[in-house]
Amino acid sequence: MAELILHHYELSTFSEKIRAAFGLKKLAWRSVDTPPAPPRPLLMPLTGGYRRIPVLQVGADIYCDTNIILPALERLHAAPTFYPAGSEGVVRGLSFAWGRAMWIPTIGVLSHFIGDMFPPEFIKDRKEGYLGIDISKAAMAPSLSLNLQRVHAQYAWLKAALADSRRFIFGDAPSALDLTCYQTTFLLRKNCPPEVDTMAGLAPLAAWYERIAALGHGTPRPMTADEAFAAAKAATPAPVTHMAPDSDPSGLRAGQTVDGHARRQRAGPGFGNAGRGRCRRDRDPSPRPGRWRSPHPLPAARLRRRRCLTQGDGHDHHRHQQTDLS
Ligand SMILES: N[C@@H](CCC(=O)N[C@@H](CS)C(=O)NCC(=O)O)C(=O)O
Repeated sequence: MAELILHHYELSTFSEKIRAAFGLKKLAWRSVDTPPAPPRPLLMPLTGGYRRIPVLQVGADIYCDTNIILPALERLHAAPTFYPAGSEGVVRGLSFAWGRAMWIPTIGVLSHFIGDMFPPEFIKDRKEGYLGIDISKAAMAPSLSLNLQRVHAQYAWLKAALADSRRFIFGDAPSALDLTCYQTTFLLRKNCPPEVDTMAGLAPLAAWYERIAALGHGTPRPMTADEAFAAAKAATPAPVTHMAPDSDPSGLRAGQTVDGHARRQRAGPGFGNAGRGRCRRDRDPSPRPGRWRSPHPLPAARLRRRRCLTQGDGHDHHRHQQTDLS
């Protein structure tokens, strides 16, 4: 089997979810250190414009979004499972909900502590190319109390779930839901002074948090972006055998042109749209020229198919696209 390659950067907390997932499954993987903001000229052509981090690469197969990466890892390396005690449906649903409910509120708390240290270009990038909001301390301050209420509301159910001193949410074995809840907690505990535990009510979660941190990150080995790109070019996408052909409930078909689309993101120069990991039917019969072209000259393509993944039903459905990177 091709190596697992993770495109990520150290401070990326969604990446921390996947690094911890490697730890849970004790996997060896290759680590491609990306810059914390675009341009990422050797990654964008692989993802079709999707700008978020992390991205998992397995040969020529590209998995965008942690909600897709985790099921893919589970399929490729089943044991130990991310879904103990038959928890897969609940884990997938609650993981998705936790991400939606917690990301901006958690950034609000983070910004309260360290927002005045964010460099202006970082604030600009996150506003214009990613979140659509100003995450500086001054701009986030008016919503601090609302964000704290939201954070406390979610941590309340997590604390209730762990109240009988169980080791993890479903008992003795960690699940992907533990990793998801750990991820936003990691953002706060890794970057804020210890007072964050009091402000966000994290103290009762400290032992659970340490148990997840102790899973480690598996066995990473560095790889350059050039090496990862070359690995993609040299590989052939793996045949899809884990799902019925053309079984996507929304009607997407294998081989169909797809478009990683953004509501408000821009990937950087040369990319009309950034992606959110969701592939959709390309309904535009005459797409704007250059929409998916990289501004960076690339060698003639041998990577013939790009694999794009839907997060609609949480399975790692594959959509194949004829891709010309030349
Ligand atoms: N839903 C995505 C969210 C990923 C995400 O927002 N990642 C952050 C980094 S932690 C990001 O991409 N920030 C902008 C950037 O790095 O360019 C997932 O689960 O993977």
